[in-house]
Amino acid sequence: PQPIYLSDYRPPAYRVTHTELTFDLDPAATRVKARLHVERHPDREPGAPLELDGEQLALKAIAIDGQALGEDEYALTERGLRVDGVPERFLLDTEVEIAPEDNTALEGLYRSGGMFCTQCEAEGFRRITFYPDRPDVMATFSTTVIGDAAGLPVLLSNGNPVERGELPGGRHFVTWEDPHPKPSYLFALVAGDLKKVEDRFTTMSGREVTLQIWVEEENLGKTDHAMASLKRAMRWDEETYGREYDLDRYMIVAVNDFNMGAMENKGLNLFNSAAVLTHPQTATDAAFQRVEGIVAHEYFHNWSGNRVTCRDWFQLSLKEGFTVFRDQCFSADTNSAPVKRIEEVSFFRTAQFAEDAGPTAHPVRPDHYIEIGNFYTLTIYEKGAEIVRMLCNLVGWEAFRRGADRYFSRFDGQAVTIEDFVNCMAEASGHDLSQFLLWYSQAGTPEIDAHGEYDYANGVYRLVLRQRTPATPGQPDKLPLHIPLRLGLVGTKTGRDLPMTLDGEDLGTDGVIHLREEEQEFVFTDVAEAPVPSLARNFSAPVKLHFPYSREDLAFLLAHDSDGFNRWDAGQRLALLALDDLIAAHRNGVEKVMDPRVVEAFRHLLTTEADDKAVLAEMLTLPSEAYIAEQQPLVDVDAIHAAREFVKQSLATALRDDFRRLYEEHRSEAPYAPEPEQIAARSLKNVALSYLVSIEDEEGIELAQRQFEADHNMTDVRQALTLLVHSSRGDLADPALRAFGEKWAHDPLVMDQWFSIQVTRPQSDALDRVKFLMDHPAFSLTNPNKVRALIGAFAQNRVNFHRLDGEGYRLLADVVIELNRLNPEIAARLVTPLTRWQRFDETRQELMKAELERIRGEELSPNLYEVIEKALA
Ligand code: DPP
Ligand code: ZN
Repeated sequence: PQPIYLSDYRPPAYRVTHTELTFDLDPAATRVKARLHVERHPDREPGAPLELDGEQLALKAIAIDGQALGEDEYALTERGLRVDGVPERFLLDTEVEIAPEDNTALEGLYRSGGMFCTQCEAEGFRRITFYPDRPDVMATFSTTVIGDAAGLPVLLSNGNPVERGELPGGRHFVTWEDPHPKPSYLFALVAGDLKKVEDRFTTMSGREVTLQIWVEEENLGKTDHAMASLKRAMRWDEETYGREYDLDRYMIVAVNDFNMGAMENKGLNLFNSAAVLTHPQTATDAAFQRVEGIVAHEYFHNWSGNRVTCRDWFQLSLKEGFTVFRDQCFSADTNSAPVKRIEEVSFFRTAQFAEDAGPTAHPVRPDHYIEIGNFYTLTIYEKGAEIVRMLCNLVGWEAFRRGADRYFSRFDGQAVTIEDFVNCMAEASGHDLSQFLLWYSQAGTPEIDAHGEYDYANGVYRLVLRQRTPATPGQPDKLPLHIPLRLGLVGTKTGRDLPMTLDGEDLGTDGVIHLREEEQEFVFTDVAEAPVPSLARNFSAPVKLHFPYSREDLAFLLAHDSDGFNRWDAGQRLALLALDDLIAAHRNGVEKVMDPRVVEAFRHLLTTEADDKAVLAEMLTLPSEAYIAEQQPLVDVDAIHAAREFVKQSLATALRDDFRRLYEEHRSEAPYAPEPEQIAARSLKNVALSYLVSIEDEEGIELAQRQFEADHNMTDVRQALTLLVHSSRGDLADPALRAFGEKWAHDPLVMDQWFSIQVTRPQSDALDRVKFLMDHPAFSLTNPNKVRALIGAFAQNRVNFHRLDGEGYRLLADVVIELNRLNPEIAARLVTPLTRWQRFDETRQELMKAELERIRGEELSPNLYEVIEKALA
């Protein structure tokens, strides 16, 4: 497979202004007729051949302006169809046959259970019909869907239904019209025996919109939260960005077999059922919040993605980074904002930092790719969102909003680039953003080494910052970035933020400094007392910041920082320092001793009235093993696990009564609601429970058992079951596990959780459980959710996946090899943990590389080929 380069971009030779499709649905042989209204692109020379993308299509007929083409008048290539000597403007008719039931890749038209559905982003439409399948070709669509009236009573596509009727042979049809020009990746079709839940929304200009969520009958009781979230998101986008919805109906369909989380097809979103269905008995608080975020994300795409789309797939972050930023702000507005930020950042620093430091590191705007499906990454999405967030902070919200207005109105109905977006922000704010643009082209996580000094005699604080971005594949040398850092100087006497004056300018008590050079000194004057700096508040830039904080400094910030995020971060840094010592002790075989300063800091947290309980729950949570691993030069999975368990048990032993009290204080019999206050209470209670169970005395175990049996809601049940199953008293958990598995055998989303809980246990039988569960009737390799819940979750089980006998790696590679044939996109994602081999000791490196080599020996899909070649480069 050959890479595609951004620098080779050219506008399409021909564009399509209107597309008429007719689907005659059949699982084995669906017929797709397409009539394309084609015209030469004004910027391209006349006489170019017409080249259409098409894969796995059996061509049955082709005509131009009603004249059938003979076999010598067109050419079928590996990638599609080519016709020479076409007119300037013409009608192209084709008919193809496809087999949805054989489509296990879940791209294009496929079957999920008894229904037909589509996934076209990024390049799935070419598996439906011959087409210029690229985002800069935008057409209005008219789609007729024909299906069996009994088996497929519901026939949906984008836009509005304009005609329906009966056909001979028990068949029926519906015709849909989408008046908004759109690229093919936003096309969608759904047919099945579905039921709907309906609601209404009145837009700010008074238009009535019908909202529908379509599900299989048994899921009718699980749509309330998604519907409420949708309405909140619609209102939020009106109030925050002045954007309203533009069709008469907005449909969401829940699909069980889905590669991604969800898809923003115009007027007809398709959702992985895990990203839309919730019920207090089946979904955790985290799942409720995820659903809210994804529903909002897909809705926000209607403007940032659909009305204004990407010129080419190198610009993917144009729509994804901006839309993630939008959904993050929405979630922050509807929940505890600092907790949202803490969750985002701890995930980001664990997973995106790892990606940016590994062999598949790429810029937020890549300059080449082999398979675009491999670029739906944390870098494009989450780092892209961090860049937009920096932009917003740089220019200020008002200018950012003006820039967004400019962007939406200037480019409405167009396919544009990242520069177009950034230029709108520059114009609206008057800022020079040219250095800032480097964030889009340089891969790797910038690191800042900072140190500071307080001059008592003159009341001056000098802060020196030095930045460097490590080399990444294909990018050995990096330029200095423009990094905005929000900071405060916290006075050590008063515990308050001190007023800051920088170069005579008043920065207030919480301000932004701009690092643009490789090294820069910032001199703050009139600093009344010795400060501890609180740097990169609220994670103001996606960087690794090193400052030589003492443990006393960190304990001080943990108690006094006015920035909730940095208070939490100080606690994490403090715990990490203690963990470092313990990891070293474990490796050297010396006795582990708990740092009393950490115990005291936790005691302080537990005994002081918290202003935000949700933040407190985060503060009481130790950094994950994956995050600790990210901080180590070389990952020692066993030492990390042992050190973290030791800290947890030491805290539990020392502070048992406090945890016990916390647990009791936050128990509640109130009916479940996914509301911030309740969620915060449950988090606190469940964090406390995890400490109490960690020492495995009768009391803790019994509390967990009672919580499981009380069966109040899934958040509590899942936590209790997980703690029991993950304890070394796992035998106690077996009856609970069995009862749970039987009770929920009919519910695939709950069974996913049942799988994950078992295969993430630290005990050494985890791998055998995976093998055993792969034969469970509820498991299926063709369902991405199941693969993620069982195999993906096991690969996160650090001590067992990284077993020294290599069995964990072998199991993953076996599954990847099978999925390479069934579902290349999922295969290429699942293999990720093996690609991080450089981070481990030599023995494990060899074992991991051997499995990558074994995979390389297969006949690989382009997806897996690209990832494996990078991993072994
Ligand atoms: N465009 C889709 C999304 O991010 C891809 N899954 O919402
Ligand atoms: Zn998206």
